Amino acid sequence: MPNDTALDDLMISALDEVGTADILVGIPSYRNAGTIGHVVRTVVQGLRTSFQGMRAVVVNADGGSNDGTTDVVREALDGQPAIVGAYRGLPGKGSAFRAIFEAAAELGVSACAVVDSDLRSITPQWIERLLGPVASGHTDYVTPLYSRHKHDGTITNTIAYPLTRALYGKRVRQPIGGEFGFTGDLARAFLEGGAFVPRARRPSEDEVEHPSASEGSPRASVGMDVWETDVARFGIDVYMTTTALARGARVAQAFLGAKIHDPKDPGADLAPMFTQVVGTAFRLAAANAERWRADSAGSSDVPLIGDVQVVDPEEIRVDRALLVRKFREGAADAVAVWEEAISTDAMSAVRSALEAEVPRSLGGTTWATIVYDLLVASARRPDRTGAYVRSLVPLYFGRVAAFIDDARDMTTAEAERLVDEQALAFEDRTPYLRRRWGTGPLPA
Ligand SMILES: Nc1nc2c(ncn2[C@@H]2O[C@H](COP(=O)(O)OP(=O)(O)O)[C@@H](O)[C@H]2O)c(=O)[nH]1
Ligand SMILES: [Mg+2]
Repeated sequence: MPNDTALDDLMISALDEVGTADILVGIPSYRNAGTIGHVVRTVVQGLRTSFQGMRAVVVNADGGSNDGTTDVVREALDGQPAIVGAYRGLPGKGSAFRAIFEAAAELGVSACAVVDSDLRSITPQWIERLLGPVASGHTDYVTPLYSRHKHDGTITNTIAYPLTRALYGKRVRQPIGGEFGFTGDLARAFLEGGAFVPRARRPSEDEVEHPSASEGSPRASVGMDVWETDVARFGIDVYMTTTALARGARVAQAFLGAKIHDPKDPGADLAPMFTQVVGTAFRLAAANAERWRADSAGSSDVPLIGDVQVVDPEEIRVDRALLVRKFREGAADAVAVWEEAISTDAMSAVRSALEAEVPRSLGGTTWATIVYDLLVASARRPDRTGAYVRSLVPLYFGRVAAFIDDARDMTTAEAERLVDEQALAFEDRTPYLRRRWGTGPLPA
């Protein structure tokens, strides 16, 4: 049974007690006792320094940690009004965010920010930059901009950034960064599954509870409960950013310095996160096809909050050999799906990469083509989206290995140019995507 609320009883009674507020900072957590104390203290300090006179609430939505995470939170709050509890629903970061959005709606706040609980490098200024421009009414949605090591953020660099930029036309460098600022209105839109409603057929206010599928596009995921999908897990970030962009929100990027958090090694840790992020991005691309198919090619910058200062990020260790091995091993299972979905030229590049010592032929343009081939296949067969996205995982490993080779002698700043070139390849291939997508309501 789907839950109609993500709030537990503790959170509901805390919300009754607090009543209303102006601004809110949400923190999702699951077993973060070692790091969340610093995050909460910094958030409270940021609220007290930059938002005096506003009624501010901290919301911690926890995944049922048994390591004392919520005790650490309560201690670190230092009297700050707060809602602390365990969310209901599918286990995952997105369900925690759903509880945070509900709290925002209940309290009637005008501006929210969210920050991860494993952050080491957070400062009070992060709160000011994420929340301030929204609280002052200057912008609707703030994404983070960090100095990250060239091998950190591989899902962002290989697919979330280039795909978001190519489809929605905005150079949002960290669309799934984890730290965001947004209006209370957007919090309500996220709750209602806003991005699953094609822009051309956005329902009126009184329809939003039960949006109906638009005519002629039986495959659009309109009306499905997003909280029963990967949006409840790590699909949440791309869901928020895509929703904001597809609704035409004013988006800005806040420079936050270095992001230091619990690192993940792509080959070892990132396959589930990849499938959740990309599966969600593909479903949203299909639901928003009316919008991105009509837009002209190219992209534009979004306003910057703060000055970008070059900081030396902490080194991220990646196991390149493991990536190459997983690319090859994964090919055995995935090749049948690849042959069904990937176009001939891109498929020969994949074969060369499998046969070579180094998967160099998995360059940016080939990668963009592969992603678009699988996006089209998954829009045609939404029931097979899971299989298509899983088949992309070994190719992502191969692509990251190729990137590591290309960037071997580069500084992080130099490697940034490679990321930009790859994003340009995604933009350059949008005519190809549109052609393959076809001209009907959705590809048949
Ligand atoms: N409540 C809850 N929070 C989660 C869950 N998984 C991750 N998070 C939180 O989401 C944030 C980001 O997760 P993390 O694993 O650091 O992802 P990454 O930084 O994107 O690699 C952290 O604050 C986690 O505590 C979950 O299952 N439940
Ligand atoms: Mg993290």
